[in-house]
This record gives sequence, C-alpha cells and structure tokens, in this order.
Amino acid sequence: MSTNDYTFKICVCGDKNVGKSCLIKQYFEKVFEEQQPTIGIECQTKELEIDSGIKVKTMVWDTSGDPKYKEIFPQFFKGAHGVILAYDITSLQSFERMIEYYVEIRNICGENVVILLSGNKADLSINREVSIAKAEAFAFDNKMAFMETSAKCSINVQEAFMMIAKGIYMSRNKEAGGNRSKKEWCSRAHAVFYEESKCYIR
Ligand SMILES: Nc1nc2c(ncn2[C@@H]2O[C@H](COP(=O)(O)OP(=O)(O)OP(=O)(O)O)[C@@H](O)[C@H]2O)c(=O)[nH]1
Ligand SMILES: [Mg+2]
Repeated sequence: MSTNDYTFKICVCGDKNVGKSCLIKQYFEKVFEEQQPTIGIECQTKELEIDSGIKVKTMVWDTSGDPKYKEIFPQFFKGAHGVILAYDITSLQSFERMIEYYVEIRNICGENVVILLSGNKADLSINREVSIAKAEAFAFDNKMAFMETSAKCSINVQEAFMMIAKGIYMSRNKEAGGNRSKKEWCSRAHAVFYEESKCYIR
C-alpha cells in the first residue's frame, strides 16, 4: 500500500502557551525548543508507518491560541480528519476552554472527526491544576482519546500522533468495518481508540 493512499489532516488547537508548537516540533524533529508564538496557520507533513506496511502521510496544522485569530477557525478545521485538543495541566483555565473548542470542532468537522485530548506539560505535575480523573471523564463523555504529554520531556508525543493516525485509519477503513453501518463502525472505532489511549496515561 503506498503512502499516497492516505493523507490525514491533523489540527492541533488549544489556548495560547499550552505548548502546541512544541508538541509539533517534538513530533517532527524529536527536539524541545522554545517556539515563537504562532501567527496565522502553519502546516508540515510527515510519513508515519501505523502498522506493518501501512504508511500514512500526516499533515499537521498549527495555529495560534490567541482569541484574535478565532475567525480563521473555519478555514483551519475545514477537512480535518483528526484534531489534537491541547491544554496545559497546570492551567485550569486552559482546560475549561476545551469545551468551546470541542463545540466549534464538531460544528465545523462533524461527528466523524477523531479527537485526542492532550494534557500537556505533564513534567510539571507538581503544579497540576487539572486532575487526570477530570480530564479522563471529559474525554470519555465526548468520545475522545486522552493522554497526558510532555513536549519538554518527550513523553507520549510520538504516541499521541500515532494514536490519532491509527484512530483516523480505523474510522475510515471500510474493509475493517465489514458490513456494519457507518454509525456503528464509528462508535466502535471511538471505543477502541479511547480504551487504547488509557495505556498511555501516567
Ligand atoms: N515544562 C514544559 N513547558 C512546555 C512544554 N511544552 C511547551 N512548553 C513551554 O510552554 C510555552 C509555550 O509553548 P508553545 O509551544 O509556543 O505554545 P503554543 O500553544 O504553540 O502557543 P501559541 O502559538 O501562542 O498559541 C513555551 O515557553 C514552552 O517552552 C512542556 O511539555 N513542558
Ligand atoms: Mg504556537
């Protein structure tokens, strides 16, 4: 199967300063480096082997968490197959904003978009304002996978991108869905996706 068979658009969103650009830098270059605040929209692609012989192209879109860029959301999310919703575990405010992003994503992308909730800055657990239980409940109720990540210490970053690519692949792979209806297949894919992500929560 060639890479060109699958190109997945994955958007990373969340409030300013939660570490979106650092997560993306870590995914692409396996380094942690201070990033300039993002302006507008940025996009990079990387090939990923999600299973033996199954290669996909991940096209990762980054944007600013500054509310002044909110009007570009429809353009940003349009056609997304997956979204990483990122908050900072040391900022309750960044977590409480997740619901607004979630509603916006569902409005623009519909029910079939695959969403992974990422509690970033897991290395700063000592300053935690958001419990794992609270984030996990929010993810479960809204059919999202959930992982705590650290772009700084490279914890669960490759895993999060791998997980979302696999989730997209599962929800789109009609063959694996057999003759189930699309709705049935999607809800099964979401359940598997959520259960698998639990292995990565620290
Ligand atoms: N301790 C810690 N700091 C992090 C981590 N990820 C990012 N940071 C820091 O958080 C700050 C913001 O990181 P960015 O990646 O620029 O944040 P962003 O979400 O892209 O911000 P905007 O582009 O302004 O929306 C920087 O000072 C990073 O060094 C992490 O996993 N752990
Ligand atoms: Mg940024």
